[in-house]
Amino acid sequence: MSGQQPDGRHGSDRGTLRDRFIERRRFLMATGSLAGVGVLAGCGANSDDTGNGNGTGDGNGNGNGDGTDDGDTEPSLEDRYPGLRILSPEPENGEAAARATYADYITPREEHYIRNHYPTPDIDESEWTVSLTGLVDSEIDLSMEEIKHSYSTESVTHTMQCAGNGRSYFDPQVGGNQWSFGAVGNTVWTGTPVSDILEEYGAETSDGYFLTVMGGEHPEGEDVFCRSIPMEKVMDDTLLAYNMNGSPVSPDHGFPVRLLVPGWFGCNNVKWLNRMHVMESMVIGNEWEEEGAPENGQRTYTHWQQYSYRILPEEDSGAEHYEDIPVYDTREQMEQTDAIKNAYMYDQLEKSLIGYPGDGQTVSQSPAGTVEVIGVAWAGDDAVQTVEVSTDGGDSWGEAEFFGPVDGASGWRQFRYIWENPSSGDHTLVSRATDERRYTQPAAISGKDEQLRSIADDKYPWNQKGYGNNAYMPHAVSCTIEE
Ligand SMILES: Nc1nc2c(c(=O)[nH]1)N[C@H]1C(S)=C(S)[C@@H](COP(=O)(O)O)O[C@H]1N2
Ligand SMILES: [Mo]
Repeated sequence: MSGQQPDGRHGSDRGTLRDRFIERRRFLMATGSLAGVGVLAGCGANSDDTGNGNGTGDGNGNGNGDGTDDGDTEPSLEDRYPGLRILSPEPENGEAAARATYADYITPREEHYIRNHYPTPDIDESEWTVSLTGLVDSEIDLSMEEIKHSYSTESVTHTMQCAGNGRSYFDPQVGGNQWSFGAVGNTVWTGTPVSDILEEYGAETSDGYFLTVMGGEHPEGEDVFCRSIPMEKVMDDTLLAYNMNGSPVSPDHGFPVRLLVPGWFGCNNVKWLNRMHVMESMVIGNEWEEEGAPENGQRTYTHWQQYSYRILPEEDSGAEHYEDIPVYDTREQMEQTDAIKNAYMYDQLEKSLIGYPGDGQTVSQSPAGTVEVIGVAWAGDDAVQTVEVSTDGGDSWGEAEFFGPVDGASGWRQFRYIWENPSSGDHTLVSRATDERRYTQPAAISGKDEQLRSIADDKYPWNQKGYGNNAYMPHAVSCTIEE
């Protein structure tokens, strides 16, 4: 593969479709046609496919039962998602290639990141079931028919972000997919409230219990993608989602059904969901590890909950088991790490991204001598309260204004900042969000040797897995104002 440049453009031979796509978006941004709320009027109704001629997307014949599996070679991941910079074709991993994704409210599927631990499975919806077991009056296997038609239906706008987004900015570097800014997107998800199902089958739904959910795609011997979600959150707004932006969820995003945990990091939103188990505690301990796992190469159900998606400073490199942690708020865990050991990546932290101007872009002033800086900001479960923008690399700040749809706290807000009389030449733009609890993005990532356990002194803690980076300076945009 030819080298991928930081902004996600491929060097040479690949991705002409994607290049054209990105060019087109840059053009629309430059002419202002994508920047305003106008394009999104009535976003719920969603015709957000970008009309670049590959609207059917799913392509691998398992989506809508049209049986067109006629031996044609399947379009590559790059062709199916022209707005992504592909990190690995299998398992499928890719992030938004251009900053322009962060000027719009709804992220079209072509630009929504994909994060898979194992290859996307080929699933026949008519044979798929989701089981409910554990602390329930009666156990059940639900068909997709039942999930879709026997309960109420709800939609939620959710900013899905991988816990590893921004990992590539860690210094020293940490292992794993080197996400830059683009492993985040904002989409409308439709499905069945999990609370409906739990209530119908007499589940224990008191605060303090957990719903452990599992993905059905694990290859032989691999750890099951399994997460334990605190019952309070499950009962509040968690869905079994089968539609994304008004179309069936695509295979790569979890077809036929995934868990949707509004506002929480991507890892909690288990795709290809086939099992729900009501428990007194999180998934932990020997009963959830098959025969001596992991030493014997047997799969475990605990790996992705207890070993992965935790904040581990350098001193914890040998850490394995943790006691149950009775506080689920990621921000609080990361503020109080003397009392509470290592945060689980649950509720997202406050964060913002500039979408226009794009990184490395040359822009000109309006006739009135201004440039409109546009971006998005979100804070997980919490509403964003303010966004500030700096056009001098963080030395001075001005408040941005919000525009566009407000659709619950778990979807991002768009902001604009009118930059008056910018001088010609190069500039460093930064944005920082503050949420309704008054938490503000920290400026920088700490050094590895600082052993920082908490967000402190305007620093985000360097951690072994590179999770949760919401520091604003690493996400700065360099742009040039035309003479
Ligand atoms: N079954 C299963 N669910 C999964 C994953 C996975 O590998 N397997 N990846 C998780 C992670 S780490 C993220 S960030 C989100 C990504 O969702 P997306 O690919 O739809 O953007 O899915 C989550 N759900
Ligand atoms: Mo993730």
